[in-house]
Amino acid sequence: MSLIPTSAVAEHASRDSCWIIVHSKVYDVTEFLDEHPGGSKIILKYAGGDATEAYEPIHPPNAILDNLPIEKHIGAIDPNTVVKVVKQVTEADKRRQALMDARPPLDEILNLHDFEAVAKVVLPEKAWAYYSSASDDEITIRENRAAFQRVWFRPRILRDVSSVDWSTTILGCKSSLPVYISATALGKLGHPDGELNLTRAAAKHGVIQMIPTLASCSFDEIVDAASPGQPLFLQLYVNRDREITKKYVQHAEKRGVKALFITVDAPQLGRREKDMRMKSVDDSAGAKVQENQSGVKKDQGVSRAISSFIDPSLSWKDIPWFRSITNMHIILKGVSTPEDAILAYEAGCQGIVLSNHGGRQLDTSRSGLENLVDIVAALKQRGPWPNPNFSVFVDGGVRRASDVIKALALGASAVGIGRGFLYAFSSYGQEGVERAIEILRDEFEMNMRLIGARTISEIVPDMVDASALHSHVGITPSDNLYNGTYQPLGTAQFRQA
Ligand code: 173
Repeated sequence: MSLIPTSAVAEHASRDSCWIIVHSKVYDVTEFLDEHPGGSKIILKYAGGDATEAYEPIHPPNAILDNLPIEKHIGAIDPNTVVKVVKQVTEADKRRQALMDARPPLDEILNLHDFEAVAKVVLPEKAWAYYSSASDDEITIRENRAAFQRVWFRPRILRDVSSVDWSTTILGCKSSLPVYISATALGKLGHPDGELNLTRAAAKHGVIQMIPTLASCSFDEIVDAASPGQPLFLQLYVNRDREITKKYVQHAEKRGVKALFITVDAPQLGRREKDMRMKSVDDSAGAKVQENQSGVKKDQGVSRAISSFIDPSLSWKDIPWFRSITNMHIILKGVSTPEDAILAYEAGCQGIVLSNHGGRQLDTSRSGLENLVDIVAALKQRGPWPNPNFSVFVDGGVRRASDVIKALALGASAVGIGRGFLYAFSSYGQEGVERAIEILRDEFEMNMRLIGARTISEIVPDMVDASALHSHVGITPSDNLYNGTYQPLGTAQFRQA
């Protein structure tokens, strides 16, 4: 195959003929411009040039192969024509590097809030906006934290807690903690190794990772990075094209994934205004080629831009189809009511995650922890409890082992942590994730001793007072660490006068 000089690529720098370079390969994306889920504008910004840097964090490596017909793959760039541009170090880059150098040493990170505080400072603004944002007024994301503070402990004493064990089994897989790493998209926005930071740390510490459909690393890269026999779960966004979903699910099963967590709370992505505002600030900096009027709306933010493949027609009727294509455990992620919990149980699912998607979907929906109480009561009426064939998980706002213990006491099998681990690797890479796991371990040891539970099965409902959980008014001490890292929403910004 002949090599293409950069000058030839540069001749195709318009909407009428648009070539771009990604990872040293040249692509003709002219006809793809209007199909690009992120809109044509961002591609046109790199028309006739190299788009790798912008492409890398938000696309899995095989995205082009999967979406661009092979005849549009023009060839490889001639390396002799590539002018090695020493990447311009901007003032912002210098400032970020200085901040990275000044991070608190890892052994001074004492809790999961600390990672969030560091991430908030060192992450590129766009990444912080995308990760931290939640929908509408961000009431639910804060309620997720607050709900844990409405549950109080009733500790038991004098139980010989010289040895305590917080390991457990999650969906038949051994886990060193009653916690799994929940799926969060676009890991490379936070760290160049993206989700692999989680995979490697999980391998070392016997923790289970849920792989996101929209990871920055490809599914196979993540599975390849796992150690032999390391249990992995998969979070699934269901594609409008069911053949794509079927292939993906069956490939995952073949590669040893143990459970499929189908996201059911996102037929449309929530409006995350921090993310949306960041996008429009970005746009005002000006694209190289002006967008015509037919482009995708400019204010949609990163996640909405890449989520158009998700099928809003997904329904209960699809569950038997999932059962027919896989033998993996099927878990519905994003259940909020006893009505739907019972439907999931009757549909033959192996479990549910009581989740509001980290407050990123329907704002002012209740916390998973609060829903847990009603849902467990309903499930007890329907079948055996605890039910070895039906697990109930909770996520949202978990920062401490004490939060996890409260959920377990109220009937959860295990708890998911998404942002906590995401901020850990965004600020300190794999070591950060390892430190986060160690911190949780220390907190489990202390809290289990203090509550009087030697094993996970000894954490029982009588150990908590949840009588205030449904009460949304009340006076409790404020959560200073969380409130300190929480960034209040802002309103529309004036342009520079
Ligand atoms: O919460 C999210 O941001 C999310 O789930 C998502 C969905 C689609 C694309 C990117 C992220």
